Amino acid sequence: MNKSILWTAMLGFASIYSHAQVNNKKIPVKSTYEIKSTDSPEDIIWKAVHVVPTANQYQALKNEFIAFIHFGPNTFTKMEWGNGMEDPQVFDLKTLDTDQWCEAMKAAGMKKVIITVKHHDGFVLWQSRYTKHGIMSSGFRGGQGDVLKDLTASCQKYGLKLGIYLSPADLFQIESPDGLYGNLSEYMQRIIPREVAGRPFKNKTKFNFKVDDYNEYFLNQLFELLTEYGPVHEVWFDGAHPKRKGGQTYNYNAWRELIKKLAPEAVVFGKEGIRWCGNESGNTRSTEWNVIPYQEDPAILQNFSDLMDEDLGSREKLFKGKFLHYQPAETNTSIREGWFYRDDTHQKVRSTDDVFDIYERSVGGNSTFLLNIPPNREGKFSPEDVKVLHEVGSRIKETYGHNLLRGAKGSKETLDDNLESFTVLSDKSPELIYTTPKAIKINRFVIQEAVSTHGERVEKHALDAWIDGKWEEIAQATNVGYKRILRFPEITADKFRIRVLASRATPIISQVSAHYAPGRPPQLVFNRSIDGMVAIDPMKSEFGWNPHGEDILKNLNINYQIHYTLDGSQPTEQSPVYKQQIYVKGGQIKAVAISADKLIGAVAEETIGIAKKLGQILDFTSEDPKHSAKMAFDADPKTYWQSNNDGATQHISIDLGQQYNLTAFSYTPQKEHGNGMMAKGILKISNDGKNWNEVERFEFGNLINDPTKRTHRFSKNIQARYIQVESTEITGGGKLLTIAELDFIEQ
Ligand code: FUL
Repeated sequence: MNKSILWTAMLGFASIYSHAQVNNKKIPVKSTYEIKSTDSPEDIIWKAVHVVPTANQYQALKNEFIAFIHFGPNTFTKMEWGNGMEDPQVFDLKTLDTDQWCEAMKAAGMKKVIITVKHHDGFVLWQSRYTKHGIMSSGFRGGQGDVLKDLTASCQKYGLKLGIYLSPADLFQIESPDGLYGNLSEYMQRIIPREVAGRPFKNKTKFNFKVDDYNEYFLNQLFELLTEYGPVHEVWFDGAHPKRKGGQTYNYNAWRELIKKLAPEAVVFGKEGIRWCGNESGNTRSTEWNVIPYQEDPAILQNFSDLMDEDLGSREKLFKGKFLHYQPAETNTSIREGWFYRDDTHQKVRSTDDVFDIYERSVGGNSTFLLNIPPNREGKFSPEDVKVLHEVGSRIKETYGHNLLRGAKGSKETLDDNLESFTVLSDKSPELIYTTPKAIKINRFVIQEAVSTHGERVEKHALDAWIDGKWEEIAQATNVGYKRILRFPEITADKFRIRVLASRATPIISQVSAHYAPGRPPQLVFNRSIDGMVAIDPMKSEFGWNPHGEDILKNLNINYQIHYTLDGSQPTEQSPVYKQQIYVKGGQIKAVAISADKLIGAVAEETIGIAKKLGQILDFTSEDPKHSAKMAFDADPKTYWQSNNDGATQHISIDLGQQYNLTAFSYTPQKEHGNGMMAKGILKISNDGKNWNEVERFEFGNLINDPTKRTHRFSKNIQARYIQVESTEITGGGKLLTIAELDFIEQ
């Protein structure tokens, strides 16, 4: 029999003691525990299960699905990273409709929106007193416009929380002759905020910090943002740095103090509050522990590094820590290719199926889903993005809005829609059984631990259904934490059992629910061989389709046919049926899976470059024996060319085999290691493969954090047979160049 305990919120967070009696010692729950050198492995695990989220972190977890907005000069220049020297007039905004953003985000079921009030280019979207490099120097509303003010008002109207992204890297302050970033100014006591004539603050709080010019500038701006907008619920500090200067460091202890005082409800991303999941493509770990070991006390740590390992919080990792700290992951990705809006023709938008899948894996994998929707140059979300947000919202509601276990016999506390009540499982047989009044058809199961009071405990669990008079295991996964969504092929039964197979302490479960998501035709991917043959396959691996132990194709339980087009039109049931690999000369290929009962899947599309079979490599700077130059043009993005340490300027020349009329080229970076990505370069052509003329310069931003395929569209068509790609800047100031694939596009 399970022992049920209703937790009363009145006890307060700090003073709560665990009720589980697996160990003699009673210790309080805290968000950080120090590990003593005398602690045994059991003591460490006992501490780990008493690490719980702070009240702010817990609120942030409960938001589940939140929005990111990337907006600024890049929206107009179509760059991923600006250079800081953009004329503010390039931010040529004529109209702005933040209500339209909020309406769509709300429809998606999002709870918070975080906006880039200053991206790496240093351009500010609010009326700051401390710089002229921003919206005040643009033509928007005669220089009086303020995007953050509009968004704050819309958030209040639509009931959304607000967050701000303020980039520590600031290229305007780095590149301007009198810029403050890395100017080697003296660290001295400074009053924050600095008063500016004619612009008094209503909030009279004053801080006194020993900081340099750039930290003072940053703190002054934080003061404006946290006192004149909001309330602010998240402050997002990006670790990415296109450039650094003068050994500039950040006095985060001062930033932290100011944030704590002025935005007491805020969580801080990139610091002790919330951690990056480690990629920008919507990938999720199959086991995402939020109790993380640290070598230094996160409460006073100034520099937090990105935690990229697959395993961050296993027992083995915890044993190596000096502190155990609660730090939930945020899964951040963009609905579009790239973080900023570029166009509605070439820039791909994620499908509803894709976004819904990431939602299930991230929210259902113990993290928060932060989805970026970049507004367009009319200051609105584009129609396709709005459509996807609405559809995702409906899908989430239809799937998860109703618990099919309602009315079932089983632990009441886990079925009461109340996260604060919970059930303590028995140590001897840690399981929960639910019997429904009649058989239900399900393919999703949601389990939540009582993390706010009892931390993360479950290490492995399984779900069984009672079928033909016996228990049959239908899904298995590792940890649970705030939320685990199990996905499995549909099953009809009236009795279900959760079995905890391994746990750090007595399992304590707060909510359980069962759901049904109608099967969908699969998403599709294209694979092209060197001779131009294209295979269209159900997508399996891009996002790690098997992250929760399920087989997505088995899971589909659906008959479908794939239809495709090669002329740019939308594929329909009337389009040719895909049966076997097809020859594609180049250009656009679109495909869709349609089920027997007419469910239409997500349209996959790709612009395919010219076939590579006729091509050959003419010359190159150098090559690593394992990564030869021909791997840059072998139609296999898993292999890559790697040069030696020859410096930023390197090249590869290719004979395409015949003359082509090219409109663009794509660069696919290698993903094996983070080095040698081509940040900037020159495209050259030749009549004889020997004498080269420059035709275009190109630039790809944000490659280290987001090593995905990039396309550079030419300003006018290029007729060429002999092409040379020359790098002029390699990410991180690197000296070796890597290229997984080059593609040359005709239309
Ligand atoms: C990255 C930045 O460099 C990108 O531009 C974007 O803001 C993303 C959210 O973080 O690291």
